[in-house]
Amino acid sequence: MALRRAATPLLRTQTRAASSTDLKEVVAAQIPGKIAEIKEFRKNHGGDSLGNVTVDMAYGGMRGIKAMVWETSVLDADEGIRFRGKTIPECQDLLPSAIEGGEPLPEALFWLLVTGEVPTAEQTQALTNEWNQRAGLPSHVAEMLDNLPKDVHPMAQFSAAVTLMNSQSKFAKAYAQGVNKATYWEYVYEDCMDCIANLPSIAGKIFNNLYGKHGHLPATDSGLDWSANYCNMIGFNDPKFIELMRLYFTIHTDHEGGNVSAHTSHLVGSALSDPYLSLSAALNGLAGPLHGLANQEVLVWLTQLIADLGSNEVSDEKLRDFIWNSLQGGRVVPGYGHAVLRKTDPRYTCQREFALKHLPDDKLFKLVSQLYKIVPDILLEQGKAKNPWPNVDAHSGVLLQHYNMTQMEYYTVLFGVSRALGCFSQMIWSRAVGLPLERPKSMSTEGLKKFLKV
Ligand code: AMX
Repeated sequence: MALRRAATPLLRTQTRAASSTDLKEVVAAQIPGKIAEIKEFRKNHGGDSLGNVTVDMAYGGMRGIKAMVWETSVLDADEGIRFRGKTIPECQDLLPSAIEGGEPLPEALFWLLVTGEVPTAEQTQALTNEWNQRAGLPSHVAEMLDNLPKDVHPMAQFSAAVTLMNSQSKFAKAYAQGVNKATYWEYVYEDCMDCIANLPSIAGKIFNNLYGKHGHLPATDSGLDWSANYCNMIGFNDPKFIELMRLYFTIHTDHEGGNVSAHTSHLVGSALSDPYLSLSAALNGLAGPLHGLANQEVLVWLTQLIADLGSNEVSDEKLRDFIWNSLQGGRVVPGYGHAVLRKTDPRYTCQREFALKHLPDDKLFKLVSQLYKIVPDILLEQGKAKNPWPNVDAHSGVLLQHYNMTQMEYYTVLFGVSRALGCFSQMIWSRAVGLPLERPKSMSTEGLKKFLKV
């Protein structure tokens, strides 16, 4: 029966595309079905309510308002992230890796995010090859980075470089030429792929310019995967560090659509700003201390803690005092709490497992583990944070420190390299199904009172 149905032209294309190693061909085959699904769903349920918006939600940062569509991942408050329905441990099991039993390749996760399908090893390799072929940093971007003063924060450098890449935008050119709306996604796809291909070079150049032993940037090596290329560019060739980067670039990709960076890319992209401009806006949001910059903040905080207490081996009592002092000084404990999660972040857990496997005796890791036992009780006792458990950022820095990437102000760049994959996988779909300009209604306090007849 299924075979008989596969004889229609659309299904024939879909069947051929499913085994294709060309990501664009696979997405192209999926798009008509998705457009039809959304059309049908809206026709039958367009008037159904998704829930009430309260005054507290409007003042409280729009928490929990179901008001945007994001296909690539969903965040459950207790369980954590699922990428196209798959948890992090499932992705670690199912996605192709560079070494036997190793960490998943971010290429494979990108394929999963875009298509909803677990790629084969051949499809993953094809994506690696394609990104390597597309790599080639425009000279004006390299020169701009070379000429920036050393005190410009790495995230500002990163965002500026991605903005400048917009000179290469195939979408912007196609739009200016007046191409048909139905084809927007194809140009956006091209830009996303070109941009991803260049992220190791941009991040590598920023690192080498600021801290590198060699000023130059090694060229993309066609024999290396995306993460290994990045590591090679910055001269970090320990195979365990390369595995760590594969894991890092996989788990930071996507966290559904409402977080600051993903939502920003979605909002800016909805104005049909090209993918470079949309991503650089997202990076500026990621650079905030309550969001991605928290991975830098955690290390700054730990460094201060060690300096103040004189050692990284301290009693629980002294740690408690330090944490209470932090809180009483009106500061947050970086790396703890979350706007959605209500349990330990599985991105924290998988990094902890990496540490238990590869660096169980690392002193900073032991301190981070000790804090895991102490901080949640203190936050609960303080009674403010809705989630006392650690998030992804509480753990990433300690792993980087172990492998001698000690430059904490650079850490959010790594988060941004990974987050691009999540933002872009949704952006391709947003243009493919023609999501419109985002324009929620805002109200003044006076308007709210009048509306509620207060
Ligand atoms: N330490 C101290 N206080 C905290 C806290 C923490 N880790 N987390 C939350 N709180 C406080 C809030 O500041 C807020 O205080 P207020 O009433 O005086 O304004 C109160 O608890 C209620 O906040 P919430 O509803 O639990 O959290 P939120 O949704 O407003 O904010 C987050 C979420 C992540 C910004 C917050 O938990 C926080 O500031 N954490 C520390 C910074 C951090 O780790 N950020 C990274 C998050 C993950 C990511 O995006 N990369």
